[in-house]
Amino acid sequence: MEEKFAEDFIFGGATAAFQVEGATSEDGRGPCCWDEYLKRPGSRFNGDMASDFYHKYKDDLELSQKFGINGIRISISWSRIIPQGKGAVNQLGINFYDRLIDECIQNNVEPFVTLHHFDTPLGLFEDGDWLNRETIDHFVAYAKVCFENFGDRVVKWATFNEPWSIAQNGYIIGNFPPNVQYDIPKAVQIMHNMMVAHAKVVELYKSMNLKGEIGIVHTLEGKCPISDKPEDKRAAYLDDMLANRFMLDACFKGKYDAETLQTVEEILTANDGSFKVFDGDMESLAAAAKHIDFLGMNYYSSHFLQAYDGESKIHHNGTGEKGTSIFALKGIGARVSNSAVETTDWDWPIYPQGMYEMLMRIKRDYPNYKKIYIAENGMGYKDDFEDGKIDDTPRIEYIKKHFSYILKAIADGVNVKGYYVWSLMDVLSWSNGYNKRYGLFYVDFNTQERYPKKSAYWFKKVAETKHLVSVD
Ligand code: GCO
Repeated sequence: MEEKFAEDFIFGGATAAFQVEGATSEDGRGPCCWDEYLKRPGSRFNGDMASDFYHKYKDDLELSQKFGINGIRISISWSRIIPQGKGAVNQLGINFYDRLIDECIQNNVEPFVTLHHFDTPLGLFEDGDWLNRETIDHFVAYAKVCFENFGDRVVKWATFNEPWSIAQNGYIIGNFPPNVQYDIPKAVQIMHNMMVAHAKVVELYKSMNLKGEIGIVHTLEGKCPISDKPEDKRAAYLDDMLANRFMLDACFKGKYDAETLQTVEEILTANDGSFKVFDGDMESLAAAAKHIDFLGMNYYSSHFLQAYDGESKIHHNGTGEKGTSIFALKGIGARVSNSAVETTDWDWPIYPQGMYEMLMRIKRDYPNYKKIYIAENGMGYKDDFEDGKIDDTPRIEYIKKHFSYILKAIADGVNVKGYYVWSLMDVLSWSNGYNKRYGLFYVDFNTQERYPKKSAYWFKKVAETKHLVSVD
């Protein structure tokens, strides 16, 4: 195993506009789908204030620099730049990201900018979101405004963040807008449309001859059979197809492999549906696969699959009550617990070797991937705050285990160039609210004060020494 990280390895922290910025009605920002969704009756929280990054970004960047962090993932809120999603551009929105990007650079915290992190402008969302093919053209127009305004300074761009989460959570689990359950055909259609949008934006970027690189951020989940039984292996294979392989094929092969296409069609037939490829789509995917510069990989967990032949049934554990999750899908399988594997309070299996396996698989199956950034990894935890101190040793252990598998993958030839911990500071968790904390910096959501957790001090030592130092 490699003993240490390379000198130029990025030790970053990740954020997303809606989860940190707050200021949802300031400076001409238009509404996004999440504003509306979190104001529905019965919602336990909203994003009006979030971590107040809109006003506190200078403090956060100063703190980042003090803690050895040399990269930050931010996302641009589309509805700050183009309040209605299409049409007029809002100069005040551009000014905000100008200030933010300049401040990152002044602090030597390199910005890695995502164009779409779940927050589609409300008007476009109501017109069908990514199921409406016109959204693709509006996205390309918005991306152009961003490249023209920030492309001279930003050298890392991602088109989308986690299209699988948008598809799965919005159309299968139903805990993201538009709150639809078990509609696997729509989930597949939306993924395909987003892949086309991604491809068009990659091509646009390349045509503008800017100095940076462009990629996409996928959440990749290991899918392991719970036993050696062929039917459990099949369930893992099917879940992997939808969650991982379908979109990796689109981005890095520029097409869906015959096996991928056939299997996805079988899943869709079992769910009484199909998906549609439009004229020119495959050409767009093929062109962008030649030009994509990196894969941003989010990895949190892996799932254990068992054969299941009933109707779809899901319960999402959004409050951190261990052992309450149910996830079983018609035509695919059921995610079950593995007694040998520890889980977080939100029932996410802690399985760091799954990250290594995924990295090795990218190298094997998508050899043109060029480079990988771990764009998110981290642990949701109910931190205890005592006298300004937060001992989050379980989070440190989680990150440390994942770091050691990254070093192993690097030693085995995978080109991993950076790691962005999710999250830099505590943020709004989309479907879990404010008590699922991920940050290196604790946020008191009443005062918006920041407090470095024990993990921040540990992360600083790793970033400075490039070694996986012990916890204390
Ligand atoms: C949550 C999630 C998110 C994601 C991130 C995905 O609890 O809401 O963990 O915070 O990790 O937004 O990119």
